[in-house]
Amino acid sequence: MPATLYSFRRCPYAMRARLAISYCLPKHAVDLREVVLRDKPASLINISPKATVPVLLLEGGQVLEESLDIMQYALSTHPDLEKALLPESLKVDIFSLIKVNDGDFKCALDRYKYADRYEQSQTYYREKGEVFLGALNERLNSHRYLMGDEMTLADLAIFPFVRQFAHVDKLWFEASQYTALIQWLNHWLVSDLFISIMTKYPQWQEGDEPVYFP
Ligand SMILES: N[C@@H](CCC(=O)N[C@@H](CS)C(=O)NCC(=O)O)C(=O)O
Repeated sequence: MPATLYSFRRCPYAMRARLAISYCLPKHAVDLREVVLRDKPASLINISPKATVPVLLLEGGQVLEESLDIMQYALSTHPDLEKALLPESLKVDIFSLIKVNDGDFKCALDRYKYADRYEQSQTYYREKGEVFLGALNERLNSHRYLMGDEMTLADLAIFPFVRQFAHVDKLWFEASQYTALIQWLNHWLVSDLFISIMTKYPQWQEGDEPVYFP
């Protein structure tokens, strides 16, 4: 029996988990269950009461309920890729950049996206988010990827969130000063890897046939 991945196509945390799984695990390594957030399956809530996606249930019964844990698990199954994507010398930097993404940037992103639910203007929240965009752009001005000339876990973990930010106002993003960032994001959006993890699946129901992924 393969591992089970509870996922939601448009969630950036689930995207980063699917990216790592697709990159590192063999074909059909997981059974993907597409979740609708307002109608979460009981089997998900049973294994993970906080019931966020993604959640990976391993064959031995271990439950990984944080996207970064799932990414690291996927890497751990493939030592060569782990060495390349998460080199010891960059580990601290990689995780501290992801921490800013998941913290201040995600917070600004949610407010920028749904500004009408918050106190300040949309421009105010966009400017908050631009602090991170500017920092990423600066890195990408001198290197192809966030940590240097090779892709790392940081690229895979962060680009789904930049994509979401860009989608709030595509015209603004495309006309912005962050040219290196725009190029980097486009590189990911047209990649076979990204396209392969964005396949649409119907909502999973108890008793459905397995949906093998990748
Ligand atoms: N820290 C978690 C965050 C996951 C998360 O917040 N996912 C959102 C969807 S994008 C979710 O499941 N929210 C629960 C809900 O909306 O009920 C992770 O990295 O996996």
